[in-house]
Amino acid sequence: MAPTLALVGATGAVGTVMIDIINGRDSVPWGEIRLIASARSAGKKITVRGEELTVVELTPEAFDGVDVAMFDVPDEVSAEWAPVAAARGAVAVDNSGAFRLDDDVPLVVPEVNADKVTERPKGIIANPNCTTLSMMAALGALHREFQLTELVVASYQAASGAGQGGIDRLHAELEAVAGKGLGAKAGDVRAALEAAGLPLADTPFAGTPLALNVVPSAGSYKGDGWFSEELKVRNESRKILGIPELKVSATCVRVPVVTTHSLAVHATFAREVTVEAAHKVFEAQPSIVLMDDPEKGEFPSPAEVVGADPTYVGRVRQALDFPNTLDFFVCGDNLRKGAALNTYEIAEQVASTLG
Ligand code: 11C
Repeated sequence: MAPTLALVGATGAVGTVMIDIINGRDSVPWGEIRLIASARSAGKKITVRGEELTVVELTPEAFDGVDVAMFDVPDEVSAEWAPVAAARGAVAVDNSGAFRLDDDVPLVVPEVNADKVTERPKGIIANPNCTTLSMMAALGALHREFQLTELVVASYQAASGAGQGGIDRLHAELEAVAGKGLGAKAGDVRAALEAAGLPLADTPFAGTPLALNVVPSAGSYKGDGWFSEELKVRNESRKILGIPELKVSATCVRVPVVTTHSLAVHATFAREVTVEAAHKVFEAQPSIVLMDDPEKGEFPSPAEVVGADPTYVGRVRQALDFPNTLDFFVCGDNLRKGAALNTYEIAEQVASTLG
């Protein structure tokens, strides 16, 4: 019998993209698809692959008969409910941070470590943070060929990483500052936002304007100068790539982009690497689009690639002063490959292993 798929958090920003992805597939391996959400959203009707489905409330019984349950809910909800789904016989594929570093939970990017989906003693598989994910297809492919040893990255993260509230805030700020000639005097953007009824105390971006600005603070502050997104990049990259000793340093920055995270990557390898060899590796990876002709203005940028599934790679160059080191720029839609798509790809991978 075809397996049953559940989607927990079906009405959220990423859940909506997941449904979009399921609707866009030529074929799916699922028999039943069940939509699950909080009591507030239960009863809502959503059309999935031509069939109108009613969202059911998150209860233990909602997982009865489910083979694979994708979760896109806050960490604390996943921490409570993914084990409930697993106890009822489902494989939980979780897009929260609740289980990513648990030794008994694989952290999977199918292009890099698809084989790990069967190693799931807790019945839970984790999906990485969107910032880490946005560069993993590229790094995984390079690592297989040249053996990654050191990674220094700077991120340029979109507002939608902070959810629908982040998108709404950025749009409201842009509207409030547009056409006013602001940005040449310290504090003028902040004053314009306050005057427009957008107090900085309410922003999800660390009390700092995002319009006409960049904000070097992503996630929550974790001490010793580090923010959570920077530590996730380090810890998750090590786990996904299977290099526990990988040297990683990240600086994560929020930029006034709606959706699609970008990263400037400085990657050092044990083996000799050239731009030509790296191009070949990227061209051979179906989930990567290489856009790398800077002389002709060909490079990826978030506004040009948003809504697409692949990781876009460009500006590949040999670091002038660092041997065996490449610098390059990647863009990936943080709601698609960075969240919904990778989670769904894991779910399909699990379906292919079910007897
Ligand atoms: C951001 N990367 O851009 C975050 C959002 O650990 O899944 C995703 C947080 C996570 O703010």
